[in-house]
Amino acid sequence: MRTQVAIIGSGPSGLLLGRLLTQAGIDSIILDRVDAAYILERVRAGVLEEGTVRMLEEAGVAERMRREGLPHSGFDLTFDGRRHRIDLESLTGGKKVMVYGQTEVTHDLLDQRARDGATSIYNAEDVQPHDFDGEKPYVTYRTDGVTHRIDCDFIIGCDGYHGPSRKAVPENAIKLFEKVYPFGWLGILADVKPVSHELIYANHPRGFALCSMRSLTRSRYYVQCSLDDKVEDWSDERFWDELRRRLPQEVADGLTTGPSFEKSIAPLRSFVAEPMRFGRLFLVGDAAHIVPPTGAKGLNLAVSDVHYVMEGLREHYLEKSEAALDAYSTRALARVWKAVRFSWWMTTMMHRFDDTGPFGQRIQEAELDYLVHSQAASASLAENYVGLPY
Ligand code: RFL
Ligand code: PHB
Repeated sequence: MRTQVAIIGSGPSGLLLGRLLTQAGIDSIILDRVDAAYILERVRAGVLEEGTVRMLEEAGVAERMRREGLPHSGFDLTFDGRRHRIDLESLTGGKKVMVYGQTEVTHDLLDQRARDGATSIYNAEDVQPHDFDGEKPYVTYRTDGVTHRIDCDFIIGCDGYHGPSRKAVPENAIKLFEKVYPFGWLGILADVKPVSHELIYANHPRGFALCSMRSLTRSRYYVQCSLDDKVEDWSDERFWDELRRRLPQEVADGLTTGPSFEKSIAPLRSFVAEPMRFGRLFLVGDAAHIVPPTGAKGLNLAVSDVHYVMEGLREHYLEKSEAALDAYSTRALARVWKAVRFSWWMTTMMHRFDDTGPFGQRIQEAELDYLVHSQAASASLAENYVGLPY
């Protein structure tokens, strides 16, 4: 088999890149270890930056998002029993975010790929990139015990943190930066009315909590938990009790509870691989970097990477110029590190760290008090939250 661009990974970044390539008349094959139904079962991101919304619009897959997504012009921070609104729209000169689940984005992209009639290969085992340091890279994979080979011009690794693309790079050619946080997030989905019409990020001495949503009738809530906790340790009742305790009284009193239909624990880490290009192999999204979810940046960063790599591929095929491909890693990493910095800062300010004790708690409260009362500090938070330009 031969294609122009082999994409490893059928998550949001692989699918969006595939769609943009189709629009530009460049052919691609997408390979994934699992099938589309499994990909749609993963519950992940909920907040889209304006840049992400713009990219989905350019890709022609924004129709349902425009109809069903919830534009938010602010969010709340709570701490020390108080509640403050960050007015994103007024602080950024009119920008908003869109609350629309990653599951839905992925759904829309999968439907579009089917309409485009472009090739995706699911349940592909042992996917491996080869010879990407030369002119003729190729990918091998196995299905039903048979090994197949795809020859291509470029391999794009959109295969997430655990995928084979980054691992195929020789150790001496890549530099890894990592910070693991000493806690996780326990998240639930429940078909109950959200406690507030906007998101609430809560700092509390018992730990962080987040009130988010997927629609006006579906809530997504998180509480900071121990890394030793198991999902089975957390009955719905225990979850709701703990969430209530971490919210200011007036918010807790308005919480509607009900049975959860999804419950999972995610560890938190910051991770960056440099560079993001190795000859004809390019890393995109979670394959190259991970951020803790506190700043809602992971999916949005994957989309800005897609923008940069697409610019490179478009120029290569349509203008016969290598300049944008050569600039990919530097341009992407400049934006990545700012989002890594922001996500680390939000995480540090909002979570309970056992080793800093009551002193650390007071420092966080002082920082939050400064943040919500200083126009300059609020504007900086808002500017980063809605997403830095690209
Ligand atoms: P994905 O989505 O992980 O997709 C990678 C794809 O590669 C496939 N793959 C393989 N394919 C072939 N062979 C192999 N050996 C393979 N190994 C893996 C996988 O099956 C998969 O289909 O990466 P991508 O496309 O880079 O997208 C990144 C985003 O998924 C991620 O950054 C976000 O979900 C992070 N995130 C959030 N991001 C936001 O922008 N806003 C948020 O509000 C937000 N909230 C979150 C989040 C992530 C969370 N978790 C669970 C990690 C909340 C949570 C709880
Ligand atoms: C979500 O709705 O899943 C969500 C929202 C905001 C975050 C992280 C996750 O910062």
